[in-house]
Amino acid sequence: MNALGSLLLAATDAGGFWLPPQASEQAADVDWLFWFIFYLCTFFFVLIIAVAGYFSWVYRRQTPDQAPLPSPEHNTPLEVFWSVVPLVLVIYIFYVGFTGFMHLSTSPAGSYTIDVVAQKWSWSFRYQDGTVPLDGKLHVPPGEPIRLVMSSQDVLHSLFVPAFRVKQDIVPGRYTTLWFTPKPPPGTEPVEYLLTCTEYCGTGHSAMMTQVVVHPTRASFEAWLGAQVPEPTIETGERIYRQLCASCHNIDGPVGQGPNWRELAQLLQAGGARTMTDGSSVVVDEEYIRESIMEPQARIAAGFQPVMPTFKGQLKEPHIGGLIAYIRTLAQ
Ligand code: HEC
Ligand SMILES: [Cu+2]
Repeated sequence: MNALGSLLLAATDAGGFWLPPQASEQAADVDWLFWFIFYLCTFFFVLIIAVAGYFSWVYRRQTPDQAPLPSPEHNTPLEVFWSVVPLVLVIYIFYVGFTGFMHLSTSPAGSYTIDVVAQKWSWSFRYQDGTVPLDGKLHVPPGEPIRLVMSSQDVLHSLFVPAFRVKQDIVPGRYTTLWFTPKPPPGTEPVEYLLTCTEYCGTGHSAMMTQVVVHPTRASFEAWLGAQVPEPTIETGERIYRQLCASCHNIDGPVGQGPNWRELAQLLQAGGARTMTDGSSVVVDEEYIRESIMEPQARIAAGFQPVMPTFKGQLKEPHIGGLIAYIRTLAQ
């Protein structure tokens, strides 16, 4: 496509000056309607300005005492023409928009489903085997419909992937879904596209973004998924903390829904004991932490509500090892 073409249409796989690349099967249809409306408006804008300019020149007052010309009579054929033409155009736009909307609202049967949880101010993704990617990115296989089942931990958010041309609100207290078919990347490397929150959700809103990683093949996606059991490192623990635990556990400062982790770390280091709601006391060691994560309802620390969800199935042994390693660093 020549330079003018790409400037005007800008609707290519590679993206252009005006729009990001069309990285999903659905993108081209969305763009088509966008450009149709855009050029239609441009056409009528130029037409109206040109005619208005022409008339104001041709019918300008030529001498200071010239009287206004009589207004023309009403013209039925002309009025029918300028009512019916826009009506047909608007019906056509509605038809294309509505069928496109219905198509994007209903995911095909057998779509690959991924759960998405939005919270102030991060995204977390959970795969059907319970894997939560620790890089915080949404990894997807190419060429097949992907269905996101989305929920919010707190306020209204909205998931937007500009390169896929899909966007959907995430409303507290209900599930919403979104689907798309990522195009296979041109090369053999995974390609990343921006995924961002597009509903103002508080002071951290502008930082609530991550990437969609489209793998070149289904096999490379499967290999990535299989390798998600990480090393039990401090960084692993810290990342899990930020993604899954920080909403309830602060490190310092005001006590959230759960105990502060500085205090927990100091108890762990000193071999101190924690009093439970039933009055018993438990030595805080690695096994207590492990149990608190896998079976939080087994023993409830005094002064707290039994609100912590179990992470059984979601966190594997290396995750817990990483969390404990991270908690140990907080003892100072
Ligand atoms: C919905 C809020 C919530 C989330 C999210 C949460 N916790 Fe908790 N957690 C609690 C509450 C409340 C308690 C205290 C009651 C209890 O013992 O179950 C607690 C207790 C604990 C304890 C025992 C602490 C102590 O000082 O006795 C550990 C360890 C723990 N959580 C680890 C985690 C980890 C690890 C995560 C993230 C993977 C996590 N929690 C996520 C609410 C939460
Ligand atoms: Cu948000």
